Amino acid sequence: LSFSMFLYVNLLDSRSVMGDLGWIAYPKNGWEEIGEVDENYAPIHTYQVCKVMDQNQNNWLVTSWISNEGASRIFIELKFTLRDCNSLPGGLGTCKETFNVYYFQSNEKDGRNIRENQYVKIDTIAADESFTELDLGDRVMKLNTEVRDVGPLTKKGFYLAFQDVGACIALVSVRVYYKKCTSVVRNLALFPDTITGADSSQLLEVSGKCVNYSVTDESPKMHCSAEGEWLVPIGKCMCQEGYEEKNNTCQPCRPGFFKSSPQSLTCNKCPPHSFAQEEGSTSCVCEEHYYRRETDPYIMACTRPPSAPRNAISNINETSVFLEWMFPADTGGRKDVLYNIVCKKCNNLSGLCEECGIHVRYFPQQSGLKNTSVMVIDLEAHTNYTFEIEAENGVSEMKMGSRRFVSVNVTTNQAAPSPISIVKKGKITKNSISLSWHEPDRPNGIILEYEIKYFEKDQETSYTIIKSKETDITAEGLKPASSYIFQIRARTAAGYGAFSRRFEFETSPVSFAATGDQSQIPIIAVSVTVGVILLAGVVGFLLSGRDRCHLMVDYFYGFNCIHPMLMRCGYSKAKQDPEEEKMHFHNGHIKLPGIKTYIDPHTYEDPSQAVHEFAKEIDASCITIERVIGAGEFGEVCSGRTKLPTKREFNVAIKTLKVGYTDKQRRDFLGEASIMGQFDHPNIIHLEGVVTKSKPVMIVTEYMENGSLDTFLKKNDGQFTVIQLVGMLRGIASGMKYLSDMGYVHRDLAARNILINSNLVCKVSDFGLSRVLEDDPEAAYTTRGGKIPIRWTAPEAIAFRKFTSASDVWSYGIVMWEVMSYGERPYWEMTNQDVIKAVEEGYRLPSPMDCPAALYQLMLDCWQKDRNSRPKFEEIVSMLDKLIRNPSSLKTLVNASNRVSNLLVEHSPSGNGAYRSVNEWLEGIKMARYTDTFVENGFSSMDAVTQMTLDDLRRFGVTLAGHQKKIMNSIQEIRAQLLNGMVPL
Ligand code: ACK
Repeated sequence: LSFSMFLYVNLLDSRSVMGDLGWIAYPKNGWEEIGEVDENYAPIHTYQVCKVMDQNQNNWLVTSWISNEGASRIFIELKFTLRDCNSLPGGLGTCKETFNVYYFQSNEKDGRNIRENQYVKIDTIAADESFTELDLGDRVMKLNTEVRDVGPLTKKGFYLAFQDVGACIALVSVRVYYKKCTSVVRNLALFPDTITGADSSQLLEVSGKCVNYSVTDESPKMHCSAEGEWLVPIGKCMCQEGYEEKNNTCQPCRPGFFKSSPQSLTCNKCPPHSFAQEEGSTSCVCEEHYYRRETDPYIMACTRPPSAPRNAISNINETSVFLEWMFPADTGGRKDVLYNIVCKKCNNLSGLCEECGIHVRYFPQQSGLKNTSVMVIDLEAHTNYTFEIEAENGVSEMKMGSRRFVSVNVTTNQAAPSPISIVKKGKITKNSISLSWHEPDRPNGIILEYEIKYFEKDQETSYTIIKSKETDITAEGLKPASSYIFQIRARTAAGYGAFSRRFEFETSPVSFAATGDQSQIPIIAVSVTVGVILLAGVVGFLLSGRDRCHLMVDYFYGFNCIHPMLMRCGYSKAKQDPEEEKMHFHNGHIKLPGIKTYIDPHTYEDPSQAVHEFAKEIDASCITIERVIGAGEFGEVCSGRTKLPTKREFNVAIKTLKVGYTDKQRRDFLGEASIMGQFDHPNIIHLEGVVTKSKPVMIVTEYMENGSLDTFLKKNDGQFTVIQLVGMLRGIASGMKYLSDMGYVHRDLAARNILINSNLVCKVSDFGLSRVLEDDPEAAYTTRGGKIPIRWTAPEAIAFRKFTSASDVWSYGIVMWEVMSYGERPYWEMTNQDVIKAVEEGYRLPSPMDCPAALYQLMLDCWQKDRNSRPKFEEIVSMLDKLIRNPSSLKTLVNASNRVSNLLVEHSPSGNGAYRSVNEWLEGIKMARYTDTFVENGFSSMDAVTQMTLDDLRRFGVTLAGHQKKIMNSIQEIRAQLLNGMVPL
């Protein structure tokens, strides 16, 4: 790119000098000035010399001093005529056809006195055209023009000298000039006049200055060439906000137009519902009642809140209501219309309404609904409700009182039965109490059965439940002369009603006991036996047909918790009487010999009883606190040493309860010990004991040298082998398997709640009651009031508090991700709300960097939406064991192109690839001959196939290397597709 904006600046032009040029010729008879006039009769200075006949000519003509005006390269243009020697008869021997040009630099005008040999020769000048006598006769002047340049000049000025050595010359004009790149505006930057460089190939870099009302990030540049041309422009200025470019200047936007950023080229017309009265506007102002959100682009029309939704209808199903409506007639010009539901419960008589409260649930949610329907459940039966469905959009909050809604009135119908209010006592013996009762006032449906709960007064933690279809029962096997509390509730298709109030009855004293009641003893004995036999797998035949025999399934609950799979078939299989059945509970759980079940310390009325049941009391004098290592919810966490009577001294961690605690704090604090004390597993933090008899109250656990796992991994980023990381994960999974086998749901499984010791053994820690989540800084309040560590929690646990071992598996998947990414924060800096939304929409965390594909697949399995499809901890442990035994299976990494960093991966929950069956897949890759082999070896589904390793292939006889390669490559491809979310559901 070049711009011919150059300029000659004359330092001397002999033609334009009106008076004496002041040049000196020597010898005197050499060059002589001839006064002539040009065609306009203006005088011109011409110097001539023509000593062609004489030998040894050396005629000099020296100019006056010429200032170079700062230029370091100057140009000399000579116009002259020269006589052709051939046309000079007799002068041939001495006649010349050239002359020489010299220069001499000096700061002052003293050069005239210097010697000839101090002049520097510029060039010998020859004529392109010489002329003859004949030409003269014709008055044709053959004028030659020659240009020479000189540089670099180092002084302020110079003299020129013309040496004639015997030619016939007329020097018609001498012009001396330099070149400069003239001031120019390019890309809205002004570049000043710039004298070219000294060197003929030099480019001078020149910075431009932005013209008025323009700006730039980086100042623009151009280059001035030796020829005085501007070359290679770099960068540009842009008209600032409110200004646009016109003819190399920035002009303000006209009224009614705006420009909000320097980057836009021209001013834009104000969008609808906005105006700009001033010129030079950077944005337009919204008309009255119209608004612009901060995030709305200025080019977008101003908008207003929407009108109310239309045509709302309800569909009532017992105590649930499905509401549907149409979008508002006027969306206010926006697409971001959302709906909120306001629920009001109204009194039939007074007509007064109140807020529905937090127990009512909304699906998918109560506020911010994108779709035009919602399901509302858990309403009260036979109650009038008013639902206000309001529409809002991005600018609703900018206008007070702008929310418009449509109302729907509904009355719920069937509900659970109302509580039983009348209970009468019947026959009472020393071992039994008979009762009868009335149907509830409002059965709200057909009563399917009654549930009678009773317990000895003040012994509520050990109660019995009887189920009956009749409205009377006899509670047997009671202690003589003892008070018993009874509560009854009814069940219909709508579920259980509330328990009745407590009714208290007392058995007879022994003195007037009917001896016939001894008959109960064998029943109890049999019952206990049955309980045990049941557990041994012989179910419910012993007592079949016995009328109203009350089976004591003392051990049932314990059994259920140990084997969740059997839970559903639990007591119904044990039922010996279709009309009535009975279970006995101790703190909700009964221990079976040899099988351990977690017991919730809440079931103890007195928690200090629980803590002493599960934790050893340590004498404070056995503990030496050494230093504080952290802060817990209840007080400091310290490290120290313990010397117990039977053991040698060892390191411990000590959690203390700060002074000034409340009773509840003490209970909650020791609650953790009551839970931890029930566990005994190498991957669960081990409780040494508690100090409760002196202050401060302490919980003493084994010491884990490397502290919490997340901090440890962050500190040692990239330091471990994959096998080491998988070893950590294996430990955590094993601890979690133990907890889930015990029926304990952790609810707050996260790397920060795993501790790691000096051998890199990971142990699950942080057990608590309700406070588990209260003291986790990650836990956030959900719309339903609970506090939940959103990023780690399964969607069903967030949505409706369905915390199970399957939701712990989800959290385990997140822990896997944390471990494989060395303590990266799951979902980075996304907000909790965005995390919930993304997960709900099927997005999942992408694979951590350098993560083995098998591990990432396991994470995705843990994050299956359907909790029943997630692997069990037992399966996770065995899968990790398999990977550890076969480290080559960890070599296949999720490759970089499949890792979508900083983007969540859309997850295909079916997880079976694009092929519907193994056969279809093998046919597709022309390997159908192996279909039977695959199926026989347990790889009958595409899900299973994605887990297959080369070793598996070898094991079941695919020995040809080509076939192995073909199959493994295809599996690899399917995995990659799955990871990329490319496979349709
Ligand atoms: O990451 P950390 O060093 O590991 O900081 C926390 C701090 O106490 C507050 O919980 C550390 N901590 C807790 N229990 C133990 C333990 N049993 N052994 C070692 N450090 C522990 C935890």
